[in-house]
Amino acid sequence: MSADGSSINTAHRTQSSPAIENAIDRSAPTFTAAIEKDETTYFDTNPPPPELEEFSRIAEEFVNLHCSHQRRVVLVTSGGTTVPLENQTVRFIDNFSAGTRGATSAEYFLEAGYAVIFLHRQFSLLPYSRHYSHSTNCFLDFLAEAPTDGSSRNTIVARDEYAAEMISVLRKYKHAKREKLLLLLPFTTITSYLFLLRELAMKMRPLGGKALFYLAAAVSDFFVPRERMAEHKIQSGEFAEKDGEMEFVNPAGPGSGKKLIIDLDPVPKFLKRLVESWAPEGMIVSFKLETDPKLLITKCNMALKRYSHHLVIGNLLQTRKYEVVFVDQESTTWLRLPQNTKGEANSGGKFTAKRDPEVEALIVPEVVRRHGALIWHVVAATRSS
Ligand code: PAZ
Repeated sequence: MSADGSSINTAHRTQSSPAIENAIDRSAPTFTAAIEKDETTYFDTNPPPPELEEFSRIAEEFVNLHCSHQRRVVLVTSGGTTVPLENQTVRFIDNFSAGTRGATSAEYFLEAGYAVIFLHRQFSLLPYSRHYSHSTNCFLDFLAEAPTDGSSRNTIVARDEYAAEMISVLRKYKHAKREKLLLLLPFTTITSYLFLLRELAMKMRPLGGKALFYLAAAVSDFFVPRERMAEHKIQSGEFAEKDGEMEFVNPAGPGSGKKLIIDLDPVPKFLKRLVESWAPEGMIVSFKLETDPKLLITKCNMALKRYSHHLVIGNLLQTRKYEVVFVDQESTTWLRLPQNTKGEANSGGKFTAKRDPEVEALIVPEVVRRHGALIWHVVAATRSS
């Protein structure tokens, strides 16, 4: 796993726009917020990711650097968490998120002058390289062989129609790298994500109110706790030892009555711990995804009430690429791409040099404005006390 993120990932495509009739019913039971005891139990009984210490050290250096420049730092979480079914994992439960929201938002935060810690699902979309990976077209489609100059040297160039756009992306990417403004930290499982979220939040404490948490990852609600997890690959039948050898004795098959029943526990709702204990001074923005439009605002308000954080950004699976709703203690405000860009918000597989309009271009400046107002408020309150 690389924390440097300099390479371009070429992961397989992810289905990110399922038909609404096939979408998962998320009307799951309502969970209560985690308390300190749940935190101790969870982190004591589930194994930390091997990279925890290394990432913690890298994050500390990153925060110190940007603290010394009095820069605001945002932790953007992005992509889906997996729920492994076996300790030596062959199979896992996953979700649809490709990391588009997170990767796109990270670019707009960098543009707004933030340093970005990008905690993302491994092989999901990354800022800047996202323009050329996971797209309908292979990155090779953006390239062409340059006319030969008579020598035997081969040269590859960006195709004319993409060159201007690519140079602009390349310059921004190089700038972010050169100035150490972007830290890429990958996770895969729900447990790794939670360990890293807690660790990074604590490392960001020296930033005080300049820390922003933008939690766009699609985090699993259920998981298999370590003590109930199978060690080896789950088999489709049973084996018994006979004369020192393993024998297949009880195959599963249609009509055999055998089923694989997966018993999942709820993942503790650690947002409350983030707000109260891990990052008490930072601004915390969570996302809420629903499929039923009638539930969205109610669920956003429920989250706000339960966790007492600053802002919930609600979105619907099918429309998330062109509209979101900001819900806070005072108001409910929709942000939408203009109507005439609605149908084109996602190019739907067409190969085009023109960039699709991005709703993150509306979301991020508004979050930045609110973060600025909060910082100002805290400074004013401190002065007058
Ligand atoms: O990764 P993506 O762009 O396809 O999707 C983004 C999203 C819908 C996962 C994000 O906007 C979101 O709502 N995250 C929180 C999901 C939740 O309710 O847990």
